[in-house]
Amino acid sequence: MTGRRTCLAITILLILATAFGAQNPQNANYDEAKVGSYTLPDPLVMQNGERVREARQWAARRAELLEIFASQVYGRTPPQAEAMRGKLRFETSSRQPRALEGLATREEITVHLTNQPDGPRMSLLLYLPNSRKGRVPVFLGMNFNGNHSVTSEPDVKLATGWMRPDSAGRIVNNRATPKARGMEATRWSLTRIIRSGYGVATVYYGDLFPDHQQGWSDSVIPHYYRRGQTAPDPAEWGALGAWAWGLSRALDVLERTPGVDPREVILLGHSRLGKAALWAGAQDTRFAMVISNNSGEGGAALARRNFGETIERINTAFPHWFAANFRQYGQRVDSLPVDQHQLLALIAPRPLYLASAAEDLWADPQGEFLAARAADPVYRLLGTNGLGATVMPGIHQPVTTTIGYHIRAGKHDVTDYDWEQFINFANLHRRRPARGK
Ligand code: GTR
Repeated sequence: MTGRRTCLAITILLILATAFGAQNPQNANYDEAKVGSYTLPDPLVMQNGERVREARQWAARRAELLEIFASQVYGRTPPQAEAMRGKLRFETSSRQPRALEGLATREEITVHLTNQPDGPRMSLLLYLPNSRKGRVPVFLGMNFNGNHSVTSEPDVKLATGWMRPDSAGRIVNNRATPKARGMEATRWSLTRIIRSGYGVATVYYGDLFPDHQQGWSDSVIPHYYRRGQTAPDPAEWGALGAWAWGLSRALDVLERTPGVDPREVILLGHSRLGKAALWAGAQDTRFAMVISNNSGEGGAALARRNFGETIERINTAFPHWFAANFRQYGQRVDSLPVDQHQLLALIAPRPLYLASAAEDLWADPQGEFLAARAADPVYRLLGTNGLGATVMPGIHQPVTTTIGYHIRAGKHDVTDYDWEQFINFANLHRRRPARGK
């Protein structure tokens, strides 16, 4: 009887969750027939109407697009923060030469995020393959639950900052407990990466901006206010801008770390961190390649395509992510002067890989593929082979041209299948093939 009642209660909860749950608010559209028509802004037409016909004209158009994404979408990084490029102090806080059963050398590096001795810090966790000779390419991405969550190795420091709660009791009062070790490990195929001859580096995103609406005061943002400033201007950065800035600061550190090839740092991110990776890769051309996994709205998916998450919903649920200016487009997406294919184009001609998941309709896989298609003309203008598919490929049929793409079966996640494709794509597109073991 009790069992049946529990069962009924769960069923009702599931129905309610489906109807009103996080992934289906405000009647999100999941019907292709109801997407409607839209016109994308042309990445190869300047604001003044002039067409970009030659590769040498791209720099001017690129600057225009960057400025629009900065002022209208993600927010500008203040010049005081930009000026920290290559200047932040860092020190190695732990070193384990026999990590991952002897496959890798692991370091934890403390990076000071301001000039102040008692200012905020981020911890960069780095694994380099012990089989390496010389400098190796490195995958860099942020994690959701602290560096201790990407591995179950017990000697990685437990992150102490604010964490989003989890349903399994591994995070208590917004703080990680030892049970949180390895909770995100399936999303980081460390052994596969290392065995393929790559290093891997990660940072906890909450070190830059704790991911909640009141996270501002504990983020890096107030540390870079102008004198007398008390809040970001409407065209200034929010959490995504801070995460992207943190990725560039991690690259500064990797540039000065022996064993890392700084010309071969491959940026990646999942979901909101995929949005941050795309924005970081668009701004900072030192990143050799960019990989977006299930980044969806505000990431790789076209905003004008009415499918899954919308600008309005993302700004309501996460008002701290984007520039305040972005909110004005919730009700009038067509007046947004850019769309996400132009963000992808800002990464050109560097290799770019997008990964979608078939059950992740909230992120609009089709909208991600179409954004890649619409970025293709820029990639071709710049002399690459662009995206080698005109229609959405089938499940598990990766496209590996300069813009790469796959859709895999399953849910919103990063899986070993995804990593297999990322490594394959990196092998195909890096300057020198990695020496795996
Ligand atoms: C969702 C959000 C998405 C995506 C995702 C995630 O709630 O609506 O845009 O960022 O979170 O980061 O897992």
